[in-house]
Amino acid sequence: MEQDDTARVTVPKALTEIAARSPRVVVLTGAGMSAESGLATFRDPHAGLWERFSPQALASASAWEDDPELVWAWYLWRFERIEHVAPNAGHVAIARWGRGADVSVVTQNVDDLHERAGSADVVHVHGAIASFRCSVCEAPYAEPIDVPDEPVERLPPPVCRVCGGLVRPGVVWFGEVLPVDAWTRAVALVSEADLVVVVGTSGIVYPAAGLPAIARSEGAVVIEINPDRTDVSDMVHHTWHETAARALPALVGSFLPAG
Ligand code: BV8
Repeated sequence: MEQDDTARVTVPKALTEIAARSPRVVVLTGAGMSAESGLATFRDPHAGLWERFSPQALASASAWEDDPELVWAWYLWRFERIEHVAPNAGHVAIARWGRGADVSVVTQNVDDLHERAGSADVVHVHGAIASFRCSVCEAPYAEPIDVPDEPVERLPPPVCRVCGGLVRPGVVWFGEVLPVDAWTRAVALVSEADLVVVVGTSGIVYPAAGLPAIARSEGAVVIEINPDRTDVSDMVHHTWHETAARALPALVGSFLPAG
């Protein structure tokens, strides 16, 4: 778990006031939310075997069609990484906030770090890596997944017990539509929220990148927490250039009594 260094973080007063008076909160997260847990973002150069592939290229239905063994091995590497990291202080702070207010998480991340931190209401608009299913008949695949000791560049995916099709990770690939139930709920949540906190997303991938604008058009206050400017920075009410694991514990700690 991250070393607690919120002591040095000064929370903008306006953010504490807004957060303290907002009964219905949505936290919209991207890859930056899990960066301080040790998971690479989509902007970070991918180390090792896959550094010559852009994540976006590998995370696509066409890549799966062309080379399922390459795509499967990449997702197995990411699945194994996720299993060996822990939620950071930012994930924990959101879960704590959820015990004092109506807080829902809408995430683009395919990891389960929000749930492992204790967040009860998490909507995965881009799926969840561990929900393996058949790429042909969609049957869930619940068998244990063999993860090689060392990452390998190519690995044959398991075979579906129902139809013999190849098993794929439960994520939404570029060029694929988002799960209707998750998307519908995400739009409803940001449309009814008093406050939407956008954490660790570059705001480039659609339709998820359109959620902050929907929230604002429906009357929510929208704040952004990100060390860098993003494609949504121009349309939010406040941007706080800070990291997720430093900003969120300090923000929640500034209005929720310890405990
Ligand atoms: C679709 C799952 C119907 C898989 C993912 C409209 C305009 C233009 C293009 C389109 C459009 N509509 C559709 C498209 C096409 C495409 C798209 O958006 N392309 C983009 C690239 C231009 N969208 C789709 O294909 C979507 N499907 O629309 O279906 C359709 C189909 C075809 C054509 C028309 C319509 C499906 C998109 C979902 C793809 N699957 N993930 C997997 O994970 O492997 S997307 C994946 O990439 C992530 O889920 C995430 O959404 C995205 C990465 O973005 P971020 O999470 O924002 O992360 P990123 O690395 O970019 O940035 C990190 C940020 O964190 C940075 O800002 C950094 O500063 C910050 N940061 C770093 N450290 C920290 C931090 N912040 C805080 N703390 C820190 N410590």
